[in-house]
Amino acid sequence: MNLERRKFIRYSILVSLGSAVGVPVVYANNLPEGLDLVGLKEDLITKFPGKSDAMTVLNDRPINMETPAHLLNDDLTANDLFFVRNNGLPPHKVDVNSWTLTIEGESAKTKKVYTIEELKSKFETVSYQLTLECGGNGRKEFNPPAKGNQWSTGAVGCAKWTGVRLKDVLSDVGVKSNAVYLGYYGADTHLSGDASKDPISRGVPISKAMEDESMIAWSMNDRDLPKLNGYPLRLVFGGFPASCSGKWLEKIVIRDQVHDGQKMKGSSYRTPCSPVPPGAKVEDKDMCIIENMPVKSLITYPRTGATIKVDQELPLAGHAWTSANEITKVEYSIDFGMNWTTCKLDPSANKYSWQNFSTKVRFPEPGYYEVWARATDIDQNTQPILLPGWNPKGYLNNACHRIAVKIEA
Ligand SMILES: Nc1nc2c(c(=O)[nH]1)N[C@H]1C(S)=C(S)[C@@H](COP(=O)(O)O)O[C@H]1N2
Ligand SMILES: [Mo]
Repeated sequence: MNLERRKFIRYSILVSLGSAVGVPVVYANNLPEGLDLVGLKEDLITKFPGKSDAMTVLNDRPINMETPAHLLNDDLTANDLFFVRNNGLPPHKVDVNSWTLTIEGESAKTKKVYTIEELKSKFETVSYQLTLECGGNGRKEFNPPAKGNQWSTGAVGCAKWTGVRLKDVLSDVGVKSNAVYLGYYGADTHLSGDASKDPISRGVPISKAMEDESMIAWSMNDRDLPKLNGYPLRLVFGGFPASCSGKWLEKIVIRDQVHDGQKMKGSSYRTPCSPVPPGAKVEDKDMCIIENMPVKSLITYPRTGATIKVDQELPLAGHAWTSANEITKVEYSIDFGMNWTTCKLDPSANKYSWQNFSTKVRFPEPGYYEVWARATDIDQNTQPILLPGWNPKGYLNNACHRIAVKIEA
C-alpha cells in the first residue's frame, strides 16, 4: 500500500476516534502510530456526556456533580448545567422506540405497559417548571459531618419539564381505593454489578402522585432529557426530595403499603421524627421519611468573593423555592442579620417553580461584608440563619445562603 493511502486510512480511523471523544482531533494526522488518545484512554472527555466542564464533580462512580451557585443565575437551569445525582450506573444503551413503562402493583386494578409513543399520543402533554433539589443539598455544612456526597449549594436546579401527568396515566391503569404509595424502578444498575439489586427504588404517597404537577417527563427545556438525568423517561415531583423523581423510568408499582424499595429504610432519605442533639445515634423506628422540602433560596449573582467600589451599587440576584404554594418574600442582610431589606420578587410560573429575586445593594464604607438571603413562603415558613436540625445523614439544610463581598474605596 502506498504511503498516501496508508495515511488516508489512518486518518479515517482518527476521525472516527474524534467522534468517540465528541470533537474533531485537530492534529489527528500527526499522532504517532501505536499511541492512543490519552483523553479516550482515561475516559476524560467521554465521561460526562451532555454536561458542562464547569460542573463540580464530587464522584465519578457513581457520577455525582453539582452546579456552582453563580452558574444557576438563569431563569431556568440549562440541561448541561443541571446537577446529577446517581446511585448506580446509568443504562448503556437506550432505545427510545422500544422503551416501555410498566404500571402494576397490589393496588393497580390491572397491569399496563406503555411505549413512549403511546404515552405521547394517549394522554395530554403538559409542561411545568419544577425545581428539583437533592435532600442532601447543603450536607457539607453539618457538624459532626454526615456521610454521603458533600454537596455544597448546587444539588438544585429548575427546568421546564414536558411529559404527561402521572395521575392521568395512573387513572388509565386504575387505582384501587386501598392504594397508599407509589414506587419506581429505573434501568440503572447497582454498582456491585449484581443484577438482582436496585441502586435505588423510592416513591411518593399516592396523594403526591395525584397532584397536577406530578409528571412522567421525556423532555427538559424542550430537548430530550440528558443521558445522566434519566433519558428517555423519568418522574418529576417538585417540592419533594429529588430522590423521589425516578430516572430511566421502567416501572411504577402502586402499593397498598409504604413502598419498601432500596433507600426507603434506615437513615436513607429519612430524618429523626423529633429533633435530636448533634451526633446522636437514632434508631430506625424513630426515623421518618422526608416528604415536603423546606423553603430555601440561593444567591446566584454576584459570585462569592466579588469586589466592587464603595460608590457602586451591587446588583444582587437569585432564586427562592418552597413546597408550599409560593414564595412571598425574599430579604437580604449585609450586617450579619441585624437588618433585613426586601428584594424584588418575580411571580411563580407554577407551583414548585423557583422564583427569581433581585435588588441593588449599597454598602456604607469599604471593607469585608457578607450578603445573606432569606426567603419566606405563603405559609410563613422561613429560613434559619444557623444550620437547622442535625440529622444522621445531613438532609434538609436550608440555612440562609451567604456570600462574601469586598468593598474598595
Ligand atoms: N433510577 C434512578 N433514579 C434516581 C436516582 C438514581 O440514582 N437512579 N437518584 C435520585 C436522587 S437521590 C436524586 S437527588 C435525583 C437527581 O436527579 P438528577 O440527577 O436529574 O439531578 O434523581 C433521583 N432519581
Ligand atoms: Mo438525592
